[in-house]
Amino acid sequence: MSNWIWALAPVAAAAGLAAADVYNVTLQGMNFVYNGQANMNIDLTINAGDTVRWTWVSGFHNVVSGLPGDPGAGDLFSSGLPTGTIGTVFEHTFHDLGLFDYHCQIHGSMGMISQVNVVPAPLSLSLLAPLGLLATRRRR
Ligand SMILES: [Cu+2]
Repeated sequence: MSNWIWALAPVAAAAGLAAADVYNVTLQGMNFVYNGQANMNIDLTINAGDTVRWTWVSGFHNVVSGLPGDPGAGDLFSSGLPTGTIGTVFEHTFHDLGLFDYHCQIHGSMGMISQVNVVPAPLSLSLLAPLGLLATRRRR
């Protein structure tokens, strides 16, 4: 067995983890909630290409990019008019790096504001595929 195969195994495993993920944030009461944290206390760091999915659990809300009163609010994403329909789902896939604020237009002034921190994705499978071919050929 070629040493190449063993050398690539951990890399291939890491690439598997790099598949796009979905992060679930709920809207409940007057809060965005993720992982037991609320609003500005949420620590949500994702990779470029990952998706955040907001789900309405209780209350009357929407999800709008930017801060309340920001003239550019909603330019990146917006779930539309506020709704109280439980089970409503809104998703946004983040492609650019950076720190992205978002808020609820009903409760933003009461602190219903949070952020998503987008960092670069690890090496993708497509980048590693040629390496795999190389390793296969060298085995002979
Ligand atoms: Cu709200």
